[in-house]
Amino acid sequence: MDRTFLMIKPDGVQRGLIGEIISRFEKKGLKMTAAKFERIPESRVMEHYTEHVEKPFFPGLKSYITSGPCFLMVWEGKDIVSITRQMIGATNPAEAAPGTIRGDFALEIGMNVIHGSDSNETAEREISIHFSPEEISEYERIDEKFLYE
Ligand code: DAT
Ligand code: MG
Repeated sequence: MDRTFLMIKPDGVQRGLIGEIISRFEKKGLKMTAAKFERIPESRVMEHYTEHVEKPFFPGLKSYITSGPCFLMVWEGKDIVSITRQMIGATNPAEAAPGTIRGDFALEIGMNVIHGSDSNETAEREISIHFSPEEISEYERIDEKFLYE
């Protein structure tokens, strides 16, 4: 089964959106296999955003992500990376479609509520940065036989 790393950023936590966001993924039929509530240390933020460290917006991004606790998760499901990226919406909330998380709950690119991995390779890399294998719980959800053909 495919996996992804999803993270509700400090603005989403502060604005009380954790439950609403998790609820959307749960109702879709996706399965949460790990979660933790944590203020991410700077070293792991650098590793996570390694492709962006040289970009002009990185200092602002780093101080935003470390400004408060995040809610970090691993989720599982068929084609989950593409499904969750579509549910999250465009990077800039001003361009994110209504019905997407960023389209419904955010206004500006620097505070876009949630992170989601953008490929299966990125997902595995990001999961290994933030979770140890023992923190991930494999299990079957009782509704799976009505979700997968
Ligand atoms: P995404 O989070 O949609 O995968 P990304 O990987 O290109 O987008 O960028 C990571 C985060 O960095 C993004 O969620 C918000 C921030 N960011 C990206 N481009 C930015 C910009 N031009 N100005 C400010 N922040 C930006
Ligand atoms: Mg990205």
